[in-house]
Amino acid sequence: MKKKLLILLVVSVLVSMAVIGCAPRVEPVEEPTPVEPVEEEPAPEPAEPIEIAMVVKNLGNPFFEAAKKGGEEAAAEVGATFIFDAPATPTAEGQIEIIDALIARGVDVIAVSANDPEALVPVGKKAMEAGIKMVTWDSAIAPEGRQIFVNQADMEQIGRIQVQMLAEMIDYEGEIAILSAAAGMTNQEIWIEWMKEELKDPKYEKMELVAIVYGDDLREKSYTEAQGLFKSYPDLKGIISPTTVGIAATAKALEDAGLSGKIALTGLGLPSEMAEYIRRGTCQEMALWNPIDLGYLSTYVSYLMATGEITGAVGETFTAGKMGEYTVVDDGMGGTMVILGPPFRFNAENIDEWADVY
Ligand code: RAM
Repeated sequence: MKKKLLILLVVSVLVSMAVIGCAPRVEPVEEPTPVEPVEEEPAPEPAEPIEIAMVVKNLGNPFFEAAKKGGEEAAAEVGATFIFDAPATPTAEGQIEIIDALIARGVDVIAVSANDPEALVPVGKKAMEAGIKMVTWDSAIAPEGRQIFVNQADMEQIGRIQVQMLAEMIDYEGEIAILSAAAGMTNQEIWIEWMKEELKDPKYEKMELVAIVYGDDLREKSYTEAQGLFKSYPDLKGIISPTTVGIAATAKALEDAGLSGKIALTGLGLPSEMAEYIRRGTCQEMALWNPIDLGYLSTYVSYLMATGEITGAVGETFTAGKMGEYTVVDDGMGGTMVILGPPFRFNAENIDEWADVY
């Protein structure tokens, strides 16, 4: 019996071994080879947009509001960020404070219409040392404090044309006065020098410049200064106001005093602000350029300076978007500039076309 049991055991062991041996072989699962992480090119950081800061003489001046419009348009076209700022009143100190803050912020380029050419030089230098491009436009910072000037029109022509317009209105005879912006503002000071040059021509010998007063590009002050002129110079025949704020305030003062037509008025005015006075004959003729275009060109130049496409050197040429081709020229002050174009004369014949534009 013991023997039978043993045989049984051996057989069952052999059977089980055979069964195991015939069982389908299970392939060992291959360990997956670890996938080497693919070295991917890091996605390029989206380029920070160029930051352009436009700093103007003071807030609340419609001339600069128009320039801002052009600046915003150009910045949008090139994909830049546009900052617009100014002090409440037109002082160099106020502008220095703003420019200092822009340097700290690290903008790429600052475009300034200066309240004083010299006072802004140190802060302009500071900006350039920090790698910020310095552009000046409308009213220039002295050349040491900036890299390029966007000039609205030939300075000499702007000065001379205003004397020529007034002389025609008063038949080349009588006392005249100038009601300017703030003393020391680059653009008005240079234009006034050219007015004086023009007046040296013998054809103006019967015209006498009796006063230059300053309304600081503030409406109230300009109005009061105009009244002061009427009082101090009862024989006054004409006033030149080479500022959009000054000419509009003087026109109002003339009408309020019942002097429209008695004292002639010319200068540089915004068609939108002066249309009514031109239609009524208080101002027969005035000149200006397009401030929207000036803001556009200044912003475009600022962008090209910031990207390094231009450096501000004489002879460089570039395309400023919709405004076309420009060339950098000598500014005659020791720096370089780009000129927008000639000034335009506005009178009763053409004012309606422009009154709604700027
Ligand atoms: C005023 C400002 C500006 C000047 C114009 C003509 O708005 O003084 O700088 O260009 O007038």
